[in-house]
Amino acid sequence: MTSPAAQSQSPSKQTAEEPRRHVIVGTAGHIDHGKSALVEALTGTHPDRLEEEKRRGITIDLGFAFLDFAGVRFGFVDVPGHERFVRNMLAGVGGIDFVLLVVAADESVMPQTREHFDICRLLGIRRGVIALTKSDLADADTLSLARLETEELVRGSFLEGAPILPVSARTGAGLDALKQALVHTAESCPPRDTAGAFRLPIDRSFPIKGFGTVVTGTLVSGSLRAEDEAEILPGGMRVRVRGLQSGGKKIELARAGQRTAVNLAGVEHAAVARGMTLVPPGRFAATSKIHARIEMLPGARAMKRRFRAHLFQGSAEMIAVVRILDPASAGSEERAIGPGESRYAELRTAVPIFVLPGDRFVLRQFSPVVTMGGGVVLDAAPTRRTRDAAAFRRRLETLATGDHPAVLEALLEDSPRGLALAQVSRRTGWSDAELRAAADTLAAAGKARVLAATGGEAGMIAPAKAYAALVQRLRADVEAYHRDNPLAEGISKEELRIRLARMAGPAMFRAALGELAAAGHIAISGDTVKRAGRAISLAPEEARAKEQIEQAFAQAGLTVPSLKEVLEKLPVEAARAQKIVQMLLREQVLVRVTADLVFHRTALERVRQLLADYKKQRGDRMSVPAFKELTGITRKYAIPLLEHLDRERVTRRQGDERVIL
Ligand SMILES: Nc1nc2c(ncn2[C@@H]2O[C@H](COP(=O)(O)OP(=O)(O)O)[C@@H](O)[C@H]2O)c(=O)[nH]1
Ligand SMILES: [Mg+2]
Repeated sequence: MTSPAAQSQSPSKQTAEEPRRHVIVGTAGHIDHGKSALVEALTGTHPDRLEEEKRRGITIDLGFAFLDFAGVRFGFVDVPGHERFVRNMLAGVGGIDFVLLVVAADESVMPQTREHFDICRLLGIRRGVIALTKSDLADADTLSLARLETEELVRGSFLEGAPILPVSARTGAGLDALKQALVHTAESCPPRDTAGAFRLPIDRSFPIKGFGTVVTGTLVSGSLRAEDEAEILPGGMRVRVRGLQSGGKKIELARAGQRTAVNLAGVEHAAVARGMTLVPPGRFAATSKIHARIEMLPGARAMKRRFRAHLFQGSAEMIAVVRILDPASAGSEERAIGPGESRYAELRTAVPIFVLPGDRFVLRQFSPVVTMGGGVVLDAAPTRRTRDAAAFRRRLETLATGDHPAVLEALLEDSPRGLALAQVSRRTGWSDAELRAAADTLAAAGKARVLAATGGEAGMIAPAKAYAALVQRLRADVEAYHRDNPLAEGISKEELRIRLARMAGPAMFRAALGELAAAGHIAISGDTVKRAGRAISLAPEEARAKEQIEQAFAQAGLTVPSLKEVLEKLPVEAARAQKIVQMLLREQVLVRVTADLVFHRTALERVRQLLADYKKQRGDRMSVPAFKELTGITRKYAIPLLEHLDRERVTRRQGDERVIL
């Protein structure tokens, strides 16, 4: 495919061999400080690709360019510096490995230098290189002043101690040293997680004639192959990956950390927008409610308990209502969070967004539209709030700072009825291996029971105490049922499940049931649960009643008495008599044809025999009168009996006649 992506992502100096590593570098800095010119000087590609950008000479949207150098493929995301386009800057800087902070030597630190730098800090970017551009326009004094002010800006931050290199895009001075510093920084970046689920925040979507929809973005985790199935969140549209490109070249496999253009089948380009995310199908869900730790910039103004803000995460931007969960002091509505402060907060978004715990975001205020702070997602699917404020706070603290087992334990505390493992991975974004490790740690510590996936059942995890209580209650309930219903075989699974619904979700219930059966404590036949090895023992008068019922039906043959008649003559009361009839039906001594038409097994065997003989002598067709004559039963019984035989596939109705099968 040839695409705008291909045009803007190529051509760079191409090396014959595959790069050892891929990194994404984002530019940051004030407008006109030479970001785009520097990217062009490094890569040979001018990143401004829009007509309007070329005409006005400013960057409006994200631009992309590539450099292969010393075994590293650098993908540059060039961002606009103008304050009106900070939202586009935010969309681009989300997935980067490190920042190239650009400060013009002749102008030094300016407002968007600060704002972009703040945004990088809030997004948790850990590394970077600083370029003092336009060095050809600055004398030594001006240059050293710019250096001092830049050092001052980054003091105490992730950029403290980062190389500060004078360069000129015009003369090429300092570019070699800058490239060396870029390689050095690239080598120090930890590798991305390519094993987990893939995640591609979409920054562009456009159509290509003959190919359909193409979306681009930085693959932030996992890997993606041609023909993979995928889902677009929010919305849940299912799509298929038709083809992949990176840096203008067709690739079979995209790995985390690569700029990626994805040709999608199954979706119109207009249905996909910046801010959506491409993920594996059925694995994740979007949310509109997030629990987070937020942090305000030192220059921000104090905010109330509840305020509206623009939320930026990945390539997404939306309005969110922020509610501070632990205000500075109780009742302090006016100043719930002040400049430089950090609080727990609940964010409700105007439209659904896909985020996972650990994701960083930025908050900008409404007017003036400036960056006020940011934060990190702790829970993307918060369940009910506990009334116990201290416990709630502890839980948020654990989510913010705990290791995986601690986080899983906190999630379980909210879920005494058990949690499907799929649910945990949806909420945490952990890989299957990470999830299993955390679950095993809790199990080994006796804190949780992990119920492995079996057959059609998904695996699940339950708090150990709650699970033990459930198993105990389950056995007790089966016992109690036997005590109260001595003549019944056992309790129905469904009834048992409903009785225990407050203690267990369906999966946890089935797991406990399966485990008790495997341990030989209970026996399950069909829908019925009983104590293992239990046989029904009848009192003498019950045994006599059972005899009597059976005899009555055996003797009656096809001219069966009504059930009521039989039961009235028995030495036990009606309720017990009913149960004895149930037993005979279960044992298949009696066979129920309609609600109150019951035949003895031998009578029905005789009917089958008569029909077989008839077929041999007279052929396989028979009328209802002939059936009555053959069996000697009345019309009242003949029709239900024939219908029963139809169901049993002894006969088949054909018009007014029956075919004997
Ligand atoms: N003299 C000189 N001019 C530069 C240099 N880098 C960029 N410029 C000029 O500064 C202006 C703004 O550059 P641009 O890359 O668009 O800045 P951006 O807004 O940060 O992307 C353009 O006219 C460039 O030609 C440099 O190193 N030296
Ligand atoms: Mg620019």
